[in-house]
Amino acid sequence: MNEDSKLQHINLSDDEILALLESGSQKAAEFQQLMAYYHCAMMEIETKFKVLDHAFSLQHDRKPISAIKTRIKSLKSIWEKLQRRHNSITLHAMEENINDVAGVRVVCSFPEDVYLLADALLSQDDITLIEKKDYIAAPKPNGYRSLHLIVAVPIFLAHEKRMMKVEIQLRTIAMDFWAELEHQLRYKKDVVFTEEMAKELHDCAEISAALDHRMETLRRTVSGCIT
Ligand code: 0O2
Repeated sequence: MNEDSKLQHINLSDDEILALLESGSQKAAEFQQLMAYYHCAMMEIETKFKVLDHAFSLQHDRKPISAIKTRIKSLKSIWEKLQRRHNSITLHAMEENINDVAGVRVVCSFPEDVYLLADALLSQDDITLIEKKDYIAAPKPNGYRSLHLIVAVPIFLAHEKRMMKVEIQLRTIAMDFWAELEHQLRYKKDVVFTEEMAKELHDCAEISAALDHRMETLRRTVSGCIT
């Protein structure tokens, strides 16, 4: 098996893939380059949100963003997702089918800030909306809430412009708190997740949504703009 065909093999461990990446094969170089492009796109989006946060704070004397988290999907997760979806294991298939290789999570102060920031980003003329899932308006059955956007953003390289996809998750501090803990609990090894546990988690999500609502109301009262 030559280096390139080994890279296409589905059961490679991260170490094996890494070894191939370091071997200087053509595919490995292409993969590294593509990952660098995703990284650039992720930075572009992160910067756009930082600018929006700053501009908003100048105008309204408060920051709508509490934190921004970024991540590039691990090689193992990309491989697993391609396998799950029965996609071919190629860079082309990854670019076409995996929308969350680059991910930006924007943790907002209040629910209104989620939509304000999403609208502000989407109104920028270099951003193309590919997909929108509003799990705040329609939460997942387990109680998960967030606004998900898949966008394409241009990155400007030495001699070309490339459109790259980025997944953006916008949520409040309360939604983030719930999602982080739910993720930790769900992926605990050797624990069978019972219906009662799922119900308890769902109840916690409802409580955090109610908290968001109360804080939002309080914010409006404080700023004297109840509509
Ligand atoms: P990771 O490690 O966070 O990236 P798709 O991504 O489009 O193939 P799907 O399920 O249609 O698959 O996408 P969706 O619903 O937009 O959700 C994708 C991401 O949202 C997940 O990424 C999680 O980050 C987050 N998410 C969705 N549902 C839940 C949930 O119930 N709980 C928590 N904690 N997070 C959730 P990944 O790929 O699972 O993982």
